[in-house]
Amino acid sequence: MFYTRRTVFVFICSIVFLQALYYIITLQLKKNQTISPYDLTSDKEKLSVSNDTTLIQKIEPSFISTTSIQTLVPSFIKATYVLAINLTRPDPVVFKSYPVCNFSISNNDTSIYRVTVSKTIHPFDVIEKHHDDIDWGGHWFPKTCRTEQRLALIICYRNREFHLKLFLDNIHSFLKQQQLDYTIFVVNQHGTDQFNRAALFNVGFLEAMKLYSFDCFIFHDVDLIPEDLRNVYKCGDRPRHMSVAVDKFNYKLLYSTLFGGVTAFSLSDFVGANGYPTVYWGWGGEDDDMYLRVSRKLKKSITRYPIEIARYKMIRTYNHTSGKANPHRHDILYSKYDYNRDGINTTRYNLHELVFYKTFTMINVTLTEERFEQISARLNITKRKPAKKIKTIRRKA
Ligand code: NGS
Repeated sequence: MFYTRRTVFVFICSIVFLQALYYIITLQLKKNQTISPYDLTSDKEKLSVSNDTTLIQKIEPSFISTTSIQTLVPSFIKATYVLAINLTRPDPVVFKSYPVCNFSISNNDTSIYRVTVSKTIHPFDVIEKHHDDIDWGGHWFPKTCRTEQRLALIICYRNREFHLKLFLDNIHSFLKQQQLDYTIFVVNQHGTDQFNRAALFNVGFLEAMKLYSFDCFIFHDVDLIPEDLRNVYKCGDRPRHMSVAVDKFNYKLLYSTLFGGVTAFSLSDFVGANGYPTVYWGWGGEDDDMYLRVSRKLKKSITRYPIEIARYKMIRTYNHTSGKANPHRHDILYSKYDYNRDGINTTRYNLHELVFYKTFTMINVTLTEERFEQISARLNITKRKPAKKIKTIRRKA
């Protein structure tokens, strides 16, 4: 009897031990998964494969949870998620016969296009109820017409849950009204290294391309909410600066080459510019660098919708302060470094989680800050003589 009990006890202990070991090993493997640099040629090949519409299929979520689990950082309380899914695509056979979606701007009474921005912060479960017609991962497409583009809306993020909730609640209604096939990606920078807005955009691009054959990318600050439906979230043959008129700046463009806030790129333009730079740690400069990439590398000029259309409300409350200004931003920006040496081809990150929440896909990553000495050696940058007067704008919270 005693021996039988002891055997059962030893048996249970070994199972618990083995399970714990398995859990620790899988967690470690996941943490150490380093993404290799992006190879433009091979990815172009991959793109043509993923464009094959015969691959389209729908896979049901394997696991649904209504509570947060410890390994998810940040944990979005009351947000439901699945850990594995293929983004549902419109059925190519059925949709071929549908008319092209055409969100037309015909009415002379422009006031009908003005959006009423909701300013109430709801818990995630309520936001999900507001948008119960979207697919996992924050994906939606019109069901009665055929879209010509597949939009990945990519948000850089760290610790701004109030802003995210307001943004999501508003943007889903906005994009649905424009009849777009879209998916929302939130790229969270885990850890305490300086925030790198531009590198997070590249991460969003790289991870999005693994999931769906996107051909239009909109890179978005989480605190900007569009106010006019005529500001259509589509990509054209030139990169577009979308956030021209922001309420905080009295709906005026701050300076003519401003390219921050919200930008739109076709797949070929984004790849042609080698994406965003990865060398701007902290506040400032990365958007100006992207502007220079468009003109110098892509040899294009940017485009903008008219100022009365490209209007945004900036969410300013909830104690957010922008990160520390990058003291090296001017040195990098004006160095005329070779854009082939930095961009999507040098974007490195540790991917912790890819989580398909109901209203967005979260890509949780750690970026490792590169010291300015390393950056300047890698990009062959020599320090500039201090300029007499540099006009920059420093945004307050
Ligand atoms: C410029 C910054 C940009 C920034 C813009 C507007 O001075 O990165 O101000 O900032 N360029 C440099 O610092 C080189 S805002 O007021 O919107 O935060 O986007």
